[in-house]
Amino acid sequence: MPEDSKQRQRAAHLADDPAGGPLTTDQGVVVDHTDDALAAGERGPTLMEDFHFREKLTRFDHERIPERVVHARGAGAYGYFEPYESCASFTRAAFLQAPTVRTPVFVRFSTVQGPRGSADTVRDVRGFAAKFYTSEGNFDLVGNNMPVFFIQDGIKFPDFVHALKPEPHNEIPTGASAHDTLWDFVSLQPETLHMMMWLMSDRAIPRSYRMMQGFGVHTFRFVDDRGGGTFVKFHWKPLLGVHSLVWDEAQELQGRDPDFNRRDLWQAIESGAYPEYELGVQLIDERDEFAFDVDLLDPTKIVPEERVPVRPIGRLVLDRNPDEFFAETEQAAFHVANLVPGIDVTNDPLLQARLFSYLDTQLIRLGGPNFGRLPVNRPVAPVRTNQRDGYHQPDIHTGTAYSPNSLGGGCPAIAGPGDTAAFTHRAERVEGAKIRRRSPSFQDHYTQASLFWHSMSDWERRHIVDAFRFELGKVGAMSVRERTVEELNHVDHGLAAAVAEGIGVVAPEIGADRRPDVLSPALSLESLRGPGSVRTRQIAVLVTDGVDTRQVRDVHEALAAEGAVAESLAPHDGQVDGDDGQGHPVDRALPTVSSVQYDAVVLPGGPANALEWAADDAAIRFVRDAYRHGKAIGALGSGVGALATLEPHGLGTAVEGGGTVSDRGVVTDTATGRASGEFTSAFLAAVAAHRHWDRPRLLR
Ligand code: HDE
Repeated sequence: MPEDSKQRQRAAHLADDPAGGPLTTDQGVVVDHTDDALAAGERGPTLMEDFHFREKLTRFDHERIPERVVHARGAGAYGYFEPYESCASFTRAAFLQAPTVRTPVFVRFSTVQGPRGSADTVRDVRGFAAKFYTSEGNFDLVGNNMPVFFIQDGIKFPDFVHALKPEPHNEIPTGASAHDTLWDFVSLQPETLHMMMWLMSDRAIPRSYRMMQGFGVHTFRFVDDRGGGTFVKFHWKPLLGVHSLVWDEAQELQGRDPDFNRRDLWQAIESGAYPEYELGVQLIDERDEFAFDVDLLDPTKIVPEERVPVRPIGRLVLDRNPDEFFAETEQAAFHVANLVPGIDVTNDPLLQARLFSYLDTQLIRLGGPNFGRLPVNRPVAPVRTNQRDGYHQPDIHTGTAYSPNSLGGGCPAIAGPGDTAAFTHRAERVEGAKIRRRSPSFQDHYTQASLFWHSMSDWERRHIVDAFRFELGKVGAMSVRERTVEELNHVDHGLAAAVAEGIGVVAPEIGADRRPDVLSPALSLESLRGPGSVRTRQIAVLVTDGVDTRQVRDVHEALAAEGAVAESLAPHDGQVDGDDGQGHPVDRALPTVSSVQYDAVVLPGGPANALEWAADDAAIRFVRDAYRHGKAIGALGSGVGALATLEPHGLGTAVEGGGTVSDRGVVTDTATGRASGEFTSAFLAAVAAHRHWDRPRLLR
């Protein structure tokens, strides 16, 4: 990985931890004993005089800083951004002028509700915050994996977050939205409904940070070198396609591997499978500001991609894990007001509030105004300010600290009028009375919620109904359940009735029919599967003594060739003896893992393998879970017989004497010996399809 300007700058900050030298105090004094405190005798009291002991404990006592009030749980990575072509026709931002410009980036992904130590796979919005270290200063695109937000005006944010967070009397629930106060707020604040549809969809449980979209949410403004403006909405699209977990799986993962998404990001980068996203923009001419049936300043609305296509303008590659979580990921300070010339804000009232909140939050969280000097936050562009002092000032400034000055040689000089390097706020004309009132153009809260609902595929709609039932089923107050169902009735009667039935609420009368004439297929996960690749997918291969070694090898090779990661799982660690007498290494012992940590499973054949598996409860559970969660299952030779112990599933019915059968993601081949090309390509296709939703239920 080539060193970029950010990495070179960062290298200068890597702590000079002594390699081989003796332990010292903070003052550099060598310490010869750190296991026993200085005491008055072997059984006597500890002495104040022990400065090493006091320093060690004091430093420990002060290790914690406040976690982020929202988005506390996260994972970060460095990388770079490259435009595909010059964007000069609509923005003068230097980092978007030519494909030859490579800009270093730091990205932090996060959940919103839970604390720093909460599980990754909760039902929640995911943050997607990117800091571009451009030659003109830092540009932060602080977005989410959903294109709309819960509220329209930032003044409601504390109310919304108080309702969403664990309830104040008992601090329950952690990392979950299924509780009374959130739904109370939602049922009384219909502007939340569109976002709640997204939150109840599978978008809220991404399979991986590498497989989710990102959105700037608000309408921003590009400004070109003549001062001309264009409205812009930012979109990130993952190259691996957009994929989600299923709710049952997400819940089990919260216990099996609470770090599931964080680990996945880390491992992908460590293995060289660098996550990649395309940055796209929806561009809207300023003259078309009122050409839409939604207000572009309303953050609870989208502009459908079918109406304004997303134009790809560049790619982001994440190719480096941080060296220290606290120093980098935890201390990363994003701010929507970190703008560069060529990118400006609009009057979206939510965005306007954010312009205040992010700096304010960093001041308390990072303990003073010098957080911008922390390595992860430092721009690579030169910084020359008259700001001085404050807690933890790391720099030694010389010269004057005011403008204008003559004694400091007039430095730093002020950019003159027309200096193209300077940020100039777009001279938008504004006028109006000082009022507290929501614009009438913000009032329709149901049409787009309905558009979302009707644009989903059948299985997505099923999952949404299940999610509403789950969440509202955990709400104690019947009045809140009822009011929410009433609200859903404005979105779609079928949805409201299906939810009502599951939560013991009387279905409401048929409401307004809002089914839109034009749907937005781009909203459905069906349209976002990506290139159909198996790259980086985790495949379990179940092996025991007597397994057909050639089949195992064939499967491993076929998967590796396509960039998937196959792991052999056995009842114990170490190795198993293959049918050819050769030892086959075991990657993980089955008791330490579960099906929810894998994307697919293969049951190879072999004299003993199938029989052993058929008798092994953990293996049966593994395959059954993979089946229930819609994952690809492959079985070879006598492995097909082991699969049959899950009958009656009626899928992948074996053909005597060989031949590959592929049915709704269950791929079988009873032939013994090598895995055929037909089998491996059918299995790869089944994995690439991600999930198979139309299987009959298992009866046991
Ligand atoms: Fe944030 N948000 N937010 N937010 N937000 C924070 O800043 C806030 C909003 C988002 O990885 C905080 O440094 C207000 C929308 C992300 O470090 C805080 C409002 C979107 C992150 C804050 C919003 C976001 C934050 C908490 C309504 C998507 C994590 C810690 C006016 C476009 C960044 C911090 C990271 C973090 C305030 C609404 C995304 C308190 C007041 C809309 C991804 O400043």
